[in-house]
Amino acid sequence: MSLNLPESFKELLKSKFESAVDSGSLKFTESHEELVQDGDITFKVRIAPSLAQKPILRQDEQPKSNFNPFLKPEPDLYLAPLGSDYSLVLNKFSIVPYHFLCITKDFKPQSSPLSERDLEATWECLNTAIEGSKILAFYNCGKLSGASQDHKHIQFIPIPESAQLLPDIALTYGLEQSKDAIGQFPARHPNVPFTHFVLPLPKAPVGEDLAMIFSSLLARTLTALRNYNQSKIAFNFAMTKDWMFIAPRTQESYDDIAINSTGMVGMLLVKSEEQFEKIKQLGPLTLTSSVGIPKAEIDEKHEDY
Ligand code: B4P
Repeated sequence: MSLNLPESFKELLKSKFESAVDSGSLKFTESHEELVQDGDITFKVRIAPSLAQKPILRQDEQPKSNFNPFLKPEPDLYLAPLGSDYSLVLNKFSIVPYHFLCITKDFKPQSSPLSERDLEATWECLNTAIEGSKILAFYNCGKLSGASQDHKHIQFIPIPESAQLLPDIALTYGLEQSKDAIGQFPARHPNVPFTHFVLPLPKAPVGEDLAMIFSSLLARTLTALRNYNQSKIAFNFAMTKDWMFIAPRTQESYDDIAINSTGMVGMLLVKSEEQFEKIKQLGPLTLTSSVGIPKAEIDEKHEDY
């Protein structure tokens, strides 16, 4: 792949993160994590009460200004270019250290699907794991997916190397052979009530491999949205070095609990103890299912892709 991270990017990420926190350019919010078991999935719920003060833009509200923070990234947050089309920047509002974003240099809408080039850039950024961690990439596509910024950005957070997210567990249920170019039907966790698709990744994929796998997941996602009479395209995407995951979305939040791609793979964020109590009472799978599409009754393996 021709997109290469600058040498010693990890050191740069660490030092820039520390200096941006010190200068106040990066607003780091303290949080604590609780585990909530639902079936064989352990949801990690991050509780960050100080985030409640951050203004939230609901889908039916017009932006108060056309300010786009990614057209001219703040110098204190800027990390490096990636190829000629992308910039890597620190997330201004982090709750985990070293959270960074890959943004397109020119404006591209967050409602557009990921291109082969976007996927190559994403794969390259997965090489930034700092000791004991692996990287989770995620992309909130469309307003109903939890996206708050319209300029195309893929996000990266370190997670423990041993983390077992919903897609890891879905893949343990096995894959069936298909006759299409991928050769495998996407895995789905049998006890997860919302529509989702997971495919494993080869060890050293080229851009074309990533694009084919993404297309296979996206085609099924678009069918699910169409069958559920959704006129707006919205989905959550997540990826590690092991798998790619997509789940279609129909709602931005459940009550006042906003859910993005991290939530759909098993890492929820709440802004109060009350919201955490709500999740425990409801169950994380019921919560995530309420913003997705119920798993189709029909056997989608009969669809022709
Ligand atoms: P979006 O795709 O638009 O939305 P989001 O990740 O859900 O973040 P949101 O902004 O809605 O924040 P929330 O309170 O829910 O991503 C936009 C990204 O751009 C965000 O990361 C945002 O912080 C960043 N950004 C905005 N202005 C910026 C600027 N001037 N420069 C650089 N970056 C800028 O959540 C708060 C934070 O926690 C978000 O970063 C979110 O991604 C993260 N988060 C949510 N769930 C998490 C989890 N389970 N674990 C770890 N982090 C989590």
